[in-house]
Amino acid sequence: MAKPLNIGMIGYGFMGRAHSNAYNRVSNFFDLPLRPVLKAACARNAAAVQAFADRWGYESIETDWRRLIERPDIDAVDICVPNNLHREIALAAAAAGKMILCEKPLAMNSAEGEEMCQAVERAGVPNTVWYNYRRVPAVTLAKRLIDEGRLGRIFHYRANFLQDWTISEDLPQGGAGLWRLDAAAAGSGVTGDLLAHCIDTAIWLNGRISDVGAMTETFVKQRMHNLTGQVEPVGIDDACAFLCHFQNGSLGLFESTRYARGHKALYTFEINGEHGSLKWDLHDLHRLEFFDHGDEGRLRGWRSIHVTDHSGDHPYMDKWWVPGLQIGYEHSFVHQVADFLEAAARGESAAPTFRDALETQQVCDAVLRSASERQWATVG
Ligand code: SOE
Repeated sequence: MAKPLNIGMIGYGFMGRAHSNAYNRVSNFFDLPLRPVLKAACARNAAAVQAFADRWGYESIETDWRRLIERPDIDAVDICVPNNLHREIALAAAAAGKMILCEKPLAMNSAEGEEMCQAVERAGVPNTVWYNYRRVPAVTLAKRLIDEGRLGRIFHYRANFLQDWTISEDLPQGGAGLWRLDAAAAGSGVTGDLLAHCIDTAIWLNGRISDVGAMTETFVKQRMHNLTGQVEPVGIDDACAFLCHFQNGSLGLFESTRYARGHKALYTFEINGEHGSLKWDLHDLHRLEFFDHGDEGRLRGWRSIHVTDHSGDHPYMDKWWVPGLQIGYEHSFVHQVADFLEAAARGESAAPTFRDALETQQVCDAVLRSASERQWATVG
């Protein structure tokens, strides 16, 4: 019989919905030692958070996150608010002995991230950071193939995350939905929001990054600020590209922008090794492309693996429908909750932990430093 784990959700935006959906569905599909209970949702706007709570099934609401954290009936706090609030909430939640699930990126910068790591480690509370793409089954399969040595020595890692939603100069910055354009709330632009995903996956698949050479651009230099009503300078990076060295000797090439007209959320990566290559595309997320140089010469070519097998060969898929029927974006969050609940029942964290996510934060910091100083930067 699964033990209840009471969730306190802070925030109700896009990620508040994605995580709530995952909590609601996970116990229907996975046999787990813990069962999430949507105990309370918290945000400043009482009417809006009540509507959110009613829609997703939260039992109660709070309008002050401190009050939520004080509640003895909350076991785990989910931080789904803008990046500039992660640190303060995480420190308070850790001090109160709550488990923490924090939205990405971990923090505004690595100094904050280090403080947050120390807080959860001192408190000994299970934690995780929502870098969800690791748990798309095709991406998890890529990890298994690499760990089995099927690519051999890795030479190249290439990743892109392309969007086009901020091209209009009329789009304001700041406030609900648009805080991602406000440097004071987000810390950075595409580097922390989109490249952070690519970096997390890259470190997981290919190991640590040692140094970076980056460039960033802010194409729209000023925008109306929704909170002040003034036209204000834009402090975020609209686009970022960087080269890097991985500690295993391979070379990395990363690009992200919100100005790639026609692309809404195109996350792709490709890895080239001595014996084979892998590539993945978020728009075709259930497929993993694999080239195996060990194949018989006349049949050698890219194979497209439909990652939907039910036998246990394809990660997570035995929990869903029948072979051949695919799942989607939202399931990556269900998988992360499932892994977190397994780990939390043992008093452990689920990867990426705060400490894992700090590595990504350190790469982001180095990328921004390199771009602003126009020279290569060492990570850490
Ligand atoms: C931004 O548009 C965004 O929603 C990111 O914040 C998410 O992390 C990414 O997965 C999709 O794009």
